[in-house]
Amino acid sequence: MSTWQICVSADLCIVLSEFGSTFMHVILIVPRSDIPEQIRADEFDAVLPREHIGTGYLASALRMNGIDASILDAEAYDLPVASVLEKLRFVKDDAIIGITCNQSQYRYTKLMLNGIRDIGFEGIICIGGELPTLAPNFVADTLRDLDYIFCGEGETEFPLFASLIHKGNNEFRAVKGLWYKNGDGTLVNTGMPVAIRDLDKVPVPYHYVMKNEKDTGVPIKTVPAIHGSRGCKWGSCTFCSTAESHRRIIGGEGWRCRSSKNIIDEIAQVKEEFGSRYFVFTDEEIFDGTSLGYDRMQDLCILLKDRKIGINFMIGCRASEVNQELFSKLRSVGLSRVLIGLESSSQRCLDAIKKGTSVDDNKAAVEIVRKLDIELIPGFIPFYPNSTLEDVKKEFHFLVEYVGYNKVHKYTKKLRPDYGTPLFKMLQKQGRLIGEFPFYSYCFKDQRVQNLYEYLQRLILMEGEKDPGNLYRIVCDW
Ligand code: B12
Ligand code: SF4
Repeated sequence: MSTWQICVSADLCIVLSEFGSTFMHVILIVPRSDIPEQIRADEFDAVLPREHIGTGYLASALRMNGIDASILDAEAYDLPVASVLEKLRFVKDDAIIGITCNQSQYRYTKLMLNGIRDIGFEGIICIGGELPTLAPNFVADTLRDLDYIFCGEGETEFPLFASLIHKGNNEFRAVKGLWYKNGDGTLVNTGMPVAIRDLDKVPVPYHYVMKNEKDTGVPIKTVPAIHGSRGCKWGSCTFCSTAESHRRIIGGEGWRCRSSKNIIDEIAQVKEEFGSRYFVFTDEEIFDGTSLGYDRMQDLCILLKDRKIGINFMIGCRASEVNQELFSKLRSVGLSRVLIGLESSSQRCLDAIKKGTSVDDNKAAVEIVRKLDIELIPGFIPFYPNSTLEDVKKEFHFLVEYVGYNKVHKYTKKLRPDYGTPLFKMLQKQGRLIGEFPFYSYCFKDQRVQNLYEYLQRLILMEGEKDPGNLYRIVCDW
């Protein structure tokens, strides 16, 4: 296995390995997401991973199966479509292009697809990820020049597909999760793949941005993402696209986790190879509300201590899962930041979005992390479709005065109706959805909130307002 290479060269030209003529090549593309610069800059002031870990997982799985893979990440390297197309000019037609796509990457993906055939690439183009998993028909109808659409997890099915292509075998029935057009143009669907039960058996993801930084000799700035579980046991929040796509992957609610040992092995390996001292857990929800998730984190504390792995790390969880005893153990082994899905300071709102937590849970969680001196990143949405002006003022009051968090991007944070979610369906039913896929929106019920929101957006996005204190005063005085 040691001869397999996955590489991204210094200038990000794709370097296909020297085995080019013998083996199948897959070029994995991470499209850039479509988020206004101002919001992006502010939202990412917390140190967050730049690697697309799902693509890192696919690269490792392909590699384990003897398939050569390269990653072209337009998000991490901020590449416009033209640069990606320029790099793809050199890809041979016997390669497979595999694009990952969530809703925020849709417009970029569409633009890119419009150009790939124009630059002369005649090989196979596939797409997978959250959006195809949620809406394969929509993807098939609206994105041109795609040959295959993948739903669900790709680690088992994509390598199988690539090997069949390599062998010249076009019988894809055994490849699950696949949608494609057959000879007469009808759409064939091979059914969802079985969700991977034992996540410890999945090869650890390829940390390609860090590898690239190391290889090119630049100081490694990238923060490694550790994905310790998949899915969310609650899965009920009406706005959550991850919960919707995961429901399709696993066929209902469910949460699967890697063992603490498996996670710690990856952390130790990454730390040794790249010298990383700060890690971000990107699990949808790190706990599952039962002793399984709780004990796993206790074990993690023990292993971190026993193996003397000196790191700091960040996790994310629901407010109801923040527990003094466990969090103080986590703090003692390096937990320095926690993202808590507080969402709102109003019980009416929490109930409306089916969060399943209470305002008291939120307050208790804030108190615990404050006491333990852990930095809190609040998952918090001040603008809801049915918020009154009084509600919005209360939300900001709670966020700024109680939580002590005041960042510019929060002033344009409104509950986002992602395609396919219960929130999306509800607003659609009420005839309130406006805009185009994937950026649907709605007007607030309370015209005063609408006016305030539009004013703040103009100020931040067009006039470049950077002072959150000023924005807070505007909200209070509105
Ligand atoms: C880590 C993370 C990040 C990281 C890293 C980027 C990344 N996408 O990995 C950072 C911090 C950079 C980030 C940024 C953003 N993120 Co983010 N992020 C996540 C998070 C927490 C985990 C994603 C993950 O690692 N999943 C685990 C892996 C294993 O799954 P996966 O990527 O889906 O890949 C698997 C399958 O889908 C499939 N697959 C995927 N691609 C392909 C391709 C092919 C060809 C095949 C065959 C299969 C296949 O196989 C993979 C392995 O099983 C998710 C929430 C969540 N927990 O899912 C949000 C999430 C993906 N992010 C989201 C958003 C909105 C953003 C931002 C736009 C935020 C912002 N305001 O700027 C940016 C956009 C960046 C981008 N281009 O994705 C949303 C997407 C919403 C949507 N419906 O579009 C999510 C779902 C969170 C949410 N519910 O709001 N994010
Ligand atoms: S708890 Fe988090 S991951 Fe679970 S459904 Fe709600 S928002 Fe989604």
